[in-house]
Amino acid sequence: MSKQLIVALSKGRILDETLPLLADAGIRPAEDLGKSRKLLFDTNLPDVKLVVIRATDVPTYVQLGAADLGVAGKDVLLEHGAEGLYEPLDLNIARCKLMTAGIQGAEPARARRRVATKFVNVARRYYAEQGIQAEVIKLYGAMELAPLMNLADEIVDIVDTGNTLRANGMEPRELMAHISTRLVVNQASMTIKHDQIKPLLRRLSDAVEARR
Ligand code: PRT
Ligand code: MG
Repeated sequence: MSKQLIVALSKGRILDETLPLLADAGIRPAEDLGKSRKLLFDTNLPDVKLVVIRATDVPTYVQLGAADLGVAGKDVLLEHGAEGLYEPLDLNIARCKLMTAGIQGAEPARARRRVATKFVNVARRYYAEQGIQAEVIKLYGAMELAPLMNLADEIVDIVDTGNTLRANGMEPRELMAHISTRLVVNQASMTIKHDQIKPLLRRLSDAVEARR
């Protein structure tokens, strides 16, 4: 008898790119995720179930073993910490950059820089490594507004095209990390359910490779 494998998916834009990749790997939800209010789904594979949750909750589910596997942005993993997680596969989707940004043309002058972000851990680490004194201010969204409202001198945020920054009179400054979506695995599950996880990893990595 094979055990259940629970895969935690990040909802939002990562989900939109994850479902076609799962389909390429032969994993299909038993019903349309978009049309349902359910959070737990059967798939075509009898031992695989999907849960669809907030992106920031995925590392927690997998770390604590409520899910065996997870799909999460590297930004979220960097911020959350990866204790108890294996990260065996870069899914190469939802690619973007984590950057600092500020008002166009403005000098990041003051001795103690005020930095608004939802990535407070990543930001504190980054500015410390740069030897820059920073006061990190936690926000939950609309980071681009903070410098305009004089809440902060700089932000740390996800940048793709840069259009959002430009539309708000801001410019990208330093590249902090290249981001893509990763597959993570609970470390105990990897041992206990190795016979089930190994072939799943193989199918996913083949699907990723086929797209390169
Ligand atoms: O809404 P909630 O707070 O739950 O989360 P969220 O809005 O951050 O989630 P969602 O669905 O947007 O997905 C976020 C994840 O997708 C991130 O953790 C990244 O791993 C990945 N990703 C890839 C992105 C982007 N590209 C992206 N462009 N996440 C966010 N953006 C946003 C960015 O925050 C900024 O507002 O898009 C804007 C920048 O895009 P450009 O093209 O204007 O530069
Ligand atoms: Mg959003």
